[in-house]
Amino acid sequence: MSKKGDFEAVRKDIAKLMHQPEYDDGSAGPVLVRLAWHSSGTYDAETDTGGSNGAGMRYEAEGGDPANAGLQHARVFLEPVKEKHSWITYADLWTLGGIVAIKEMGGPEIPWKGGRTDYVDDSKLPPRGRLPDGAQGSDHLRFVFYRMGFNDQEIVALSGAHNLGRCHSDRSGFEGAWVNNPTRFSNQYFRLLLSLQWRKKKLPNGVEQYVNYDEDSEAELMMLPTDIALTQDKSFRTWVELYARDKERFFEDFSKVFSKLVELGIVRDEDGKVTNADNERGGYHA
Ligand code: CCH
Repeated sequence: MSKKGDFEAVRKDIAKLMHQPEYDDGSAGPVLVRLAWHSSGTYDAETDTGGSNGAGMRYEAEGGDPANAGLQHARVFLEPVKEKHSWITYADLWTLGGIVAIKEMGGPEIPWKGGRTDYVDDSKLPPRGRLPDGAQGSDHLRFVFYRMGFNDQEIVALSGAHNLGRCHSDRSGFEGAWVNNPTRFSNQYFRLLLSLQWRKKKLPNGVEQYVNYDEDSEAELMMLPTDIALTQDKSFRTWVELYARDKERFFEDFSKVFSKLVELGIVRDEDGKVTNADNERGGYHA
């Protein structure tokens, strides 16, 4: 048990669980990043509902959303950290998990502050269906991400997280990794989007994705229809091209936008203290 508010101690313990030789590509990192994103990405700016406050994925309504299939692995990885540092809220732990994982996998430092609450405010619960569907195109991406308050540049920067991890046919129906080294954060995803020829492939389960054989490794790489849409839409493509040639710029922009993602729906005063987390009823203020 660490001192209440000692996020450094929590960060260290999250970093220690990254190496998971029996799991996927040997790392807990990618699925932790996806947990941070899905816990935040339900936000709707207009109604101020959804977002990471409340850690709603602990309950069936949100946790059982088919879009969140597989994220129980990430929550299980983090459970020993919660047991050891019981003062931390799940809402903070799940967002911090993604931030630490990105850094551990060679990605940028991302500003993060604690103070989210685990108190579930029924009036803020997001309905299912707010997370993006990989089978769709650019209109859908704009509909989903504009709702959270992101612009085209931010949508493309965020999509760069697909440098990490893989699709699992038993979770999303899609199958495979986007890049050859899916546990190393880089701008490879953008480079491959532009440099390889992607062809449509129908999987045995009927799901359509794009594939290409990478000749160096002879591995089949994949892209979702939404990934390919980023190269077909003029406004998105400008940013794909920039991030493919400028890794520093991608890291800088990714850091800013991921930080914004995990802050959706969190209100702070000038000292950084969260003002819309109900401390009395299960929350903890940093
Ligand atoms: Fe994603 N993502 N994502 N994604 N995603 C999947 C996996 C990961 C979409 C669909 C999918 C973001 C945006 C989108 C990660 C991070 C981010 C999968 C496979 C699908 C499908 C799930 C499975 O089968 O396990 C769509 C559509 C969008 C639209 O933009 C954003 C934004 C982020 C983070 C910033 C990561 C990481 C993974 C890998 C997870 C793993 O388990 O390896």
